[in-house]
Amino acid sequence: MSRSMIMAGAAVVALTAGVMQAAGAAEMEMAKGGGKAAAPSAADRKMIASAMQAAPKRVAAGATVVVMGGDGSMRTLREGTNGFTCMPDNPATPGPDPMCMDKAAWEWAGAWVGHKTPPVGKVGFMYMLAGGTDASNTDPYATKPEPGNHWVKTGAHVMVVGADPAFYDMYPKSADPDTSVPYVMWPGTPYQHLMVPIK
Ligand SMILES: [Cu+2]
Repeated sequence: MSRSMIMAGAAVVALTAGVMQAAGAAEMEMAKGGGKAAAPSAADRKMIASAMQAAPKRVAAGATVVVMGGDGSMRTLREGTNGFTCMPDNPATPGPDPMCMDKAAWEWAGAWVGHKTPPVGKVGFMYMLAGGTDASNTDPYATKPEPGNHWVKTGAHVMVVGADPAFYDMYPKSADPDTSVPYVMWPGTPYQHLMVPIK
């Protein structure tokens, strides 16, 4: 997981609205401009490229790419077709942390940020092939590294979220984990998930 997901809850709520706005904007574009949607700006292309770093090429190529505004609002940079949603690196965090997740992981992330119980029986999967940094391995809502807060940095990894507790019981649940082997992040909370380094 990554600190950049902190704002994703609002984003999930805003997703539908964002998509609708995007559709509306496209229609307006068509109405006034004779049918051609505006090409993404250079800044948007950069964010799309960043988001695509998170997953293998063909997964990233088919994914929807969204970006969060500072106020938690969400903007769709590109519509996808394969059920994955990717987000670019959050420039406010120290390291690169783009991510790509399936639909179940997207719902899980929304529950986390919304302080809600994640949906039962929906195991989700995320890619973070560019790595990530987290303010705490024990507090799902920590926003910055603090003394005793168990800040962790993890290289290229994938994540399994929403699995049965028995699944996580197979792995280390240390507050200060060795991030070069699989470990549980936020153990014992409703948002515990498996971090799996791949290098
Ligand atoms: Cu992660």
